[in-house]
Amino acid sequence: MRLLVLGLVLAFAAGTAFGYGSYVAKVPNGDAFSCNTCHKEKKFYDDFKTNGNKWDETLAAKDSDGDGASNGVELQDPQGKWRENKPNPKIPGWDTYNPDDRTSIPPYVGVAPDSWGRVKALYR
Ligand SMILES: [Ca+2]
Repeated sequence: MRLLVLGLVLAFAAGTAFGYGSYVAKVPNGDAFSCNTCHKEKKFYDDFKTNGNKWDETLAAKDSDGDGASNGVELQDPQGKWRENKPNPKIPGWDTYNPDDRTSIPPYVGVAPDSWGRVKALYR
């Protein structure tokens, strides 16, 4: 009986680790919200799956959770240029928001990263 319980625990742990590692690492800053990056509302999960389980320009341009910010803006890769096994993108002054949570909304919705200079210039 002990062996059976130990086997089940190990199988569960291995399955959890595999699921976590294989998908969280496939999106930029996926570790910020871990499993909830896809499984909070499952909208980003659906779009990710439809997109062939890959991060690219198409998935970055979508707004899976419908909060007004594209997935790319929320995950700090607006153009969808990041690729697996590369360092997470970090836009200075920006934070990572959850593309699968409509209550996780960046304050800079609609502002392209390259437009900050133009916005700042208005206040000089
Ligand atoms: Ca969001």
